[in-house]
Amino acid sequence: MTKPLAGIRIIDFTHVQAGPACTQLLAWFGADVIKVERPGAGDVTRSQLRDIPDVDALYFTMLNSNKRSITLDTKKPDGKAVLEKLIKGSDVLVENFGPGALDRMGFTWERIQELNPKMIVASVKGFSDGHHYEDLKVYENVAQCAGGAASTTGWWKGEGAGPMISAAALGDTNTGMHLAIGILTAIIGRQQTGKGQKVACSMQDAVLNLCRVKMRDQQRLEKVGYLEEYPQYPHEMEAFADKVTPRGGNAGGGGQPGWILKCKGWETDPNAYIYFTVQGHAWEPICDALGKPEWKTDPAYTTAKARQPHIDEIFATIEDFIKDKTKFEAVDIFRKYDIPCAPVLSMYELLRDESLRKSGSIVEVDHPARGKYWTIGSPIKFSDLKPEVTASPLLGQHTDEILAELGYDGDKIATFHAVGVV
Ligand code: CAO
Repeated sequence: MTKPLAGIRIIDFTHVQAGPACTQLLAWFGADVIKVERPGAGDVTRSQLRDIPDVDALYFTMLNSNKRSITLDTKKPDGKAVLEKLIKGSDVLVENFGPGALDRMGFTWERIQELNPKMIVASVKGFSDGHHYEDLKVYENVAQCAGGAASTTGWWKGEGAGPMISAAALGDTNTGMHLAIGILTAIIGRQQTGKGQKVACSMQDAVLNLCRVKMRDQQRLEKVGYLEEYPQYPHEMEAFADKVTPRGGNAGGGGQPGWILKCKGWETDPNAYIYFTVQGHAWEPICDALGKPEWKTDPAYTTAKARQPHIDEIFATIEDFIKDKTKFEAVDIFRKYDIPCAPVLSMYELLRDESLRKSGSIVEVDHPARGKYWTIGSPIKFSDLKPEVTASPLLGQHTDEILAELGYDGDKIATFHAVGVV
């Protein structure tokens, strides 16, 4: 089966997570992704948080599958010449260096266009071009703070109150996914114009794009003075006094209140919980499931607004109902009533989840140095493409092969090795 992106050659000048996640996705779908790394060192994640001495860390292997690796010192003249050849024969260059690094290397947008007018240059930066913070270097949590996620996540009172970082890579992988959409759009655009273009995605913008409902809430709050679906309403109206969207703990982001509820064993198991959503039109089934038929007709409970002052009591009733049931038993009961809910799943459980393994969302890969390991496969499923995840490349594994493809002979390749260009 020909993969849809076969024939697209990508220079993968990325490191850490945001850029590699983007190019890995494109490699799964068939692009020839050539990872360009500094000789001797490579992507810093190769050696970060290692679980096996001297073997590429999972941090690297889980973000760089299906790629080829060439080592190249792009600050040396010969290295620059090799990169120029690569640029002439490629479709896309993806990079996520600190601001200005590519220009300092001599590969400005103008220079790249001279070399290959069809080239698409895709970048991740912390902030967008022209932003008053454009010079800042940025990692995941910095982006979560700058993009609105941290100020709207977490607890608004009590111990642990304050801005909170999500474990999900909203700044890194999320930005990489946005960039992948930008690259594919530019490829389609090039089919119409014959020209490449610059594609940029800032981590702040990518986080903000996921905080759309919080920006919605900010504007509602400024207009109405309170947010009726937040846990603070109506008991703690002072939380809305400064007209700044407050943190909502585990509340749902839409018009359906929800919360994380304790199940059997929560005292000792940190993940013995379910998320339960009080979906408006599932109210009657919820009453049936809980054995509370009287709530179906009591005007204090029949609408979402009427229920909000009783929401703590409703959640307490559900918790009482599930206190002798495991999270899986609780979900098995509620699913019969079509109630949106799920168990809180730990990484231990997800790694062993048979459904995820069957669908290819969790896959086992054989690596030449580390042996077998598990990684997360494509979250996007197709009817005519089954992305196959292969091992990440060893540092410089394909250097000679790629140099030969570019037309260098054995002697020249040996010289490059001898003088440390590769
Ligand atoms: N040969 C020679 N030099 C190379 C090279 C190669 N193959 N590959 C990279 N380099 C050089 C670059 O030219 C640059 O040198 P100068 O700064 O002297 O011009 C340097 O290596 C890389 O610099 P950097 O700023 O990218 O690296 P850093 O470790 O200081 O910062 C990071 C890391 C992530 C903070 C920064 O790259 C950044 O802000 N990136 C943009 C945002 C981003 O993607 N962040 C998310 C990372 S995932 O958490």
